[in-house]
Amino acid sequence: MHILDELQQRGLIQQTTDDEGLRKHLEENVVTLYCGYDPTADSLHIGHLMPILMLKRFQMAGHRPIALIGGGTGMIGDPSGRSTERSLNTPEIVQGYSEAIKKQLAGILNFDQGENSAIARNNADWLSSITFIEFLRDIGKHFSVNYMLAKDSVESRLENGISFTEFSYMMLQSFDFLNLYEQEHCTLQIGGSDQWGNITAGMELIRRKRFEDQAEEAEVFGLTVPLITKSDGTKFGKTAGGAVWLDPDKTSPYEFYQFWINTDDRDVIRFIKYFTFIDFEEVQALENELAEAPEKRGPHKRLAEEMTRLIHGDEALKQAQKITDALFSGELTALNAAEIEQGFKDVPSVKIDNKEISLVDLLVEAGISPSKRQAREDIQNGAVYINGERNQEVSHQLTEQDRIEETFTIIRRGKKKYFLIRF
Ligand code: 629
Repeated sequence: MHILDELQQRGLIQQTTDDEGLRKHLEENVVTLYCGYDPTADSLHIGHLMPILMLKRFQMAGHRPIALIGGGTGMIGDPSGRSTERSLNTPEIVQGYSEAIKKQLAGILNFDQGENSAIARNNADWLSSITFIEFLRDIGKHFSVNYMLAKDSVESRLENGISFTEFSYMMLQSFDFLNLYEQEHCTLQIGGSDQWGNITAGMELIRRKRFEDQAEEAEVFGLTVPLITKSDGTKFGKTAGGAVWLDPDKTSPYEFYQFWINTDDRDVIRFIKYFTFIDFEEVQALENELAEAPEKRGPHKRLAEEMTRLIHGDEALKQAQKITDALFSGELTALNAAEIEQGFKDVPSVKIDNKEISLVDLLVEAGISPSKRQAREDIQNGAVYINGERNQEVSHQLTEQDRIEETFTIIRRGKKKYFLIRF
């Protein structure tokens, strides 16, 4: 099956600059393609995932992906899709972010696959050395301000203002496409639909430069992936705790797993098509499963499993599943301290200095029960659980046995209220 048909079938194509031309180009060549990532944080997040996986899909189809780190453009700031000016980061910060992002990309793409190994480039390599005079003469001369003003990213900002810095961004990204075209024979740039203006500007620059050099007509293409929408109208990729990061220190594998497993029934099949490599027949089987037994949440589990394995690996997936099961069944003794830390990140946590504390005092001191009298009542009524096990002993003294790896005790009051006690 043609890669474009496969992508189409999965709903992954928003727009291309020339469907027929690109189809033929992909049939006849090992195509070098690229997608850029600006280092605006110390980690990528799941909003970046679709175009990264898109590079991987092209690679699996025999083409050659370039992951471009925006070490230069990250110093400037893309106005695309944003309503306000960005604040500038220091060069040191941008560099630190670049390195972190490069590592993440390297974990997902295959950099050791012969002819179509993925490559990583950094646009600081050419953007930081070109002089202003050179840039204005060689690149700026090919851009009409009128054309630039008409681009969405600029046009939408005219009312509230845009700095010359951000206004110029599209020229830098265009210069990248030109450089990658000349150095790597890169002929396709992909990105989210917010990148359409920058991608087409780059194609235009390449055509003009080639025309100027009187070389034969350059064949370059652009392709965008759709913006991900959710059926409930909220923004994809955000949780109450903020963005869903790929860095396990920022979003633990358990939280990552939970994010996917909580996908709305109405979205789950679409997300499986977008984000996984599960083939179409199997996707159809999952679709039937959802229709027949939605309460089993088979497709949700499958999506969470595939994504967690892809980003965090098998071990982390197993751990996330273990934590999920333990929290569901209430059997917490199976968990070690690290797992507790992940699973109970969002529950109230209280630090207690005194290790020799009675259960009643603990309940009061941790603010779980409002008074000693209430604490005793709660215990007697069977509403209090230590590490998942009910404890109805009013005179219970906490001992080492009540602490997991000497550090945590989990108290549950009632059906679902959890508290993490740290010693
Ligand atoms: C230099 C920089 C280039 C080509 C691209 C770029 C980055 C681009 C951008 N992209 C977004 C980012 O970096 O800002 N100007 O966060 C982001 N991208 C992935 C997708 C995107 C886009 O990394 O294209 O649409 C998100 O899905 O917003 O030569």
